[in-house]
Amino acid sequence: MQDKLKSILDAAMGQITEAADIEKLNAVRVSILGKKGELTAVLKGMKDVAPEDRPKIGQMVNDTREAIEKAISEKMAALNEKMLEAKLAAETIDVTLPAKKQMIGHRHPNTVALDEVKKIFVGMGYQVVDGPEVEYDYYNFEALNIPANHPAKDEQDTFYINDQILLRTQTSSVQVHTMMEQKPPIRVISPGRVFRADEVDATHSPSFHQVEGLVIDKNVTFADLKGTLEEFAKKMFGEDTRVKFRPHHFPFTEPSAEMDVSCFKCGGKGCRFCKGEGWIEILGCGMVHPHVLEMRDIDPDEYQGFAFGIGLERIALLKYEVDDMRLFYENDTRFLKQF
Ligand code: 2U9
Repeated sequence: MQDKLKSILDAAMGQITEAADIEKLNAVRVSILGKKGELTAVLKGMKDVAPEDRPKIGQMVNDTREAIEKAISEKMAALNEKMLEAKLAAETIDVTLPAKKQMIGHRHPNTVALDEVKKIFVGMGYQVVDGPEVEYDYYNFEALNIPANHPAKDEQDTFYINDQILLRTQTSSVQVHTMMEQKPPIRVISPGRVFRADEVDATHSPSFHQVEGLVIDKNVTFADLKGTLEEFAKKMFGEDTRVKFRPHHFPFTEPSAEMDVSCFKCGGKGCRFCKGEGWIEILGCGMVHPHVLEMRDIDPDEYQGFAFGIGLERIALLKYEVDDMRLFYENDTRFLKQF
């Protein structure tokens, strides 16, 4: 019996040492200490041992069992530790690796230019207003003295949703809404996106942005318009900037003009940038047409106004010396992040 226990113990120790993982170790436990295990079989055979030998043999069986259980639990602890070590090694984080670069966005050149325009006019006491991009024909044309069949409608041909609804061709409709909601004095700018059925080229897009302005008050004259827009030009393009007004025609203003600024590259001498002209066209403007005021029940003998329209992309192209407007819409960050 003693030999049998010794051989069970030796075999068990060998198998425990060899068990490479927890599963195998459990299999060893079952094969020795389980219900049908070798040592369990010995225990079951105790009834055949002579009663006087039972305490001694019993003691030996228990010692063997304890030795095997101890070896198994020690091996189990060692295997668990090994597993943890392997897991930690596999999940190691190298804190010295450089962090992932976060791309930080920034304002589009149009937005940069618009913020500057806004700052200048807000500084002069103007309120910034906005309105819908989808408009009634009435607010986009009729209320601005452009009746049906007026040739100006052709120039601003646009995208119609139906007979009466269109994508606005100018933000002037916003000022019309303002005139319906507020009583004079009115001093607003309305920046926003507009749409025209234009072919795409370096200076045209079917969708672009404008900033329009409207002032209505008592005793407003063309001198106020000139002073305001000259001040704007100096703030936007530099204090040395000079301005020049050329007569023009718009249906919604009378008289109307276009304003040029002295070239901020050559100071007016003429260069490649201003195509040898010394002047650069910047905006359109004029005194609000009396009929536009009358349609809003404003008496033109009591109140007058001036208005202006600036193409935002045009300003941004000039200011940042970009020669193709399409670059503004392509969303190539290599281009956009330069501004
Ligand atoms: C009301 C009355 C008058 C707005 C004006 C212009 C002149 C103008 C162009 C500039 C470049 C459009 O983006 S552009 O192509 N705009 O020249 N706009 S006066 O006049 C108004 C507006 C609203 C009630």
